[in-house]
Amino acid sequence: MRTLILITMTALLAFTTACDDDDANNTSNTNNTSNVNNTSNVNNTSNLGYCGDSLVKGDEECDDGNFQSGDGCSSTCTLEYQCGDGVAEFTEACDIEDFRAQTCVSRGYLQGELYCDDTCTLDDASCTDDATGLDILAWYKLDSLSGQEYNTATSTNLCIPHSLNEGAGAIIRQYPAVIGSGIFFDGSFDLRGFMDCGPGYNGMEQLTVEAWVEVGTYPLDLAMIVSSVASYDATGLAFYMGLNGDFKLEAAVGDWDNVAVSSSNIITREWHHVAFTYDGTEIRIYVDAELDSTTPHAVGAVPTLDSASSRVYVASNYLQNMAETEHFYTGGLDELKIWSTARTAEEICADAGGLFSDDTCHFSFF
Ligand SMILES: [Ca+2]
Ligand SMILES: [Ca+2]
Ligand SMILES: [Ca+2]
Repeated sequence: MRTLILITMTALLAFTTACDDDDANNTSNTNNTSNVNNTSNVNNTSNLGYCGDSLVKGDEECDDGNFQSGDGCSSTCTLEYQCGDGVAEFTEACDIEDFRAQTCVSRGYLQGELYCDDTCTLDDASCTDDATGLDILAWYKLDSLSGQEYNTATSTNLCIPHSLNEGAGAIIRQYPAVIGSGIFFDGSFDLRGFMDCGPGYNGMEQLTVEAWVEVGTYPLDLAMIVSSVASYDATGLAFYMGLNGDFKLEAAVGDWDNVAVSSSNIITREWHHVAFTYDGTEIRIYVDAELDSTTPHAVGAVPTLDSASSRVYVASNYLQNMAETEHFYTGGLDELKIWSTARTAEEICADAGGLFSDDTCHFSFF
């Protein structure tokens, strides 16, 4: 009897299909031999399909087309998660205050607060690039090669890509990074790329410099991530953050030779957040938004540079007409920020797009 009903239904379905006057779809019926496999459906007791056929029918809450549990939709087609329980799981972008470690910053904004609506969808309408209330001097998103970049101090302080040997090839290129795009700098011989980002930042009482880096290769001596310089004279350095030949992060304020060095290595070909703060008495280095090392460095305010010659360079400390040309950075850079205050570990975590809890910075990216 059950077989008879099925045959009748199959016939009805075939009739319905045959009556389809949508010519576009009719081509799919030329291979009706596929219907011989319908014998696998002999267990169907109704036209509601079966759990696992990818169609949500009858009292099924879901159907993800498989027979597994633990993937959000159980083997009996019941949902294994619930919007509103405070835990963001499976297809939920968020759930109440669980944002899966996403923040406005991780989504490419400067600041603001994320919200989660009652369908467990993120609402970033309150995120903003407005720097009001922040002591940020510069924010280089590095999302594009043209018209770099965003700068809260002056809208004219844009970065211009250069190579040491102009015309030597593609030396700076946009590529996927941690937050939106980043820029890959090829610092190898004959392909040395860098950006000139306008007049140098200098003279502030405190300082924070931070960036995401994906180190390509280490230099023999020193590779600059960012520098604010005027000359190689004793009075020619405001600050720099770079990498040395021992696989460490290096930071200097006002003194080319008296530098702070990280205790941990910065692993190549992985994204890591690197930062240093200076409060007038010591340099603190942070790796992945956690304190790495503290170095006494009581030189007072960041030196004031000659305004006519000072520059901010990204991926170099390129000083024209200087003999020194070995300080080019090779690798990816993203979200470079410069502040006029010494940020805390928690703030640096937030600046990097992370969420700080249990003394640890949690990232949605990894
Ligand atoms: Ca499943
Ligand atoms: Ca949930
Ligand atoms: Ca970016």
